[in-house]
Amino acid sequence: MATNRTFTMIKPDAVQDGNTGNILADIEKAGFRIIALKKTRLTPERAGKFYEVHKERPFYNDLVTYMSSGSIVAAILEKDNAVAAFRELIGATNPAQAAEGTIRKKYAKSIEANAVHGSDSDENAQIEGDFYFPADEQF
Ligand code: RTP
Ligand code: MG
Repeated sequence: MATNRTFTMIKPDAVQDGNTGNILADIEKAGFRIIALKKTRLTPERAGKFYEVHKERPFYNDLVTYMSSGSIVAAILEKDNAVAAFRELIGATNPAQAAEGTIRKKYAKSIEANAVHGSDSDENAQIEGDFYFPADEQF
């Protein structure tokens, strides 16, 4: 069953480039409501924990280094069918393959520095949102 929430991070490349506001505007224009929002920075240990599901993948160590290299902006978002709708809004992992008008097409630099994260399932959206936000910070 689809829930109505997903979780996103604006990644270090996009925050560094000054695209936080543009990306949040695109997200709200697409009909998502912001349920929780914070700017923070992951330690390598916390980035490693967040991406634990990928620890056997060849890109895991680079990803952890990259995601702890600068500030990120974390958010919980709400919309009907949020997980799938948000992945459509952000586009393919590799910006070279992302559709015109998607957030990754507009703001990503590479398959790694690809501007935003989007949860891949309702279950992971819940886990990832709770990783950053206690219940009394989710509205
Ligand atoms: P995300 O989790 O960030 O929303 O991205 P995704 O589902 O589209 O991609 P996923 O397979 O979950 O990979 C997580 C992140 O790892 C980096 N990556 N690097 N060098 C590479 O080949 C490679 N492949 C993936 C990207 O930052 C990707 O978003
Ligand atoms: Mg993923």
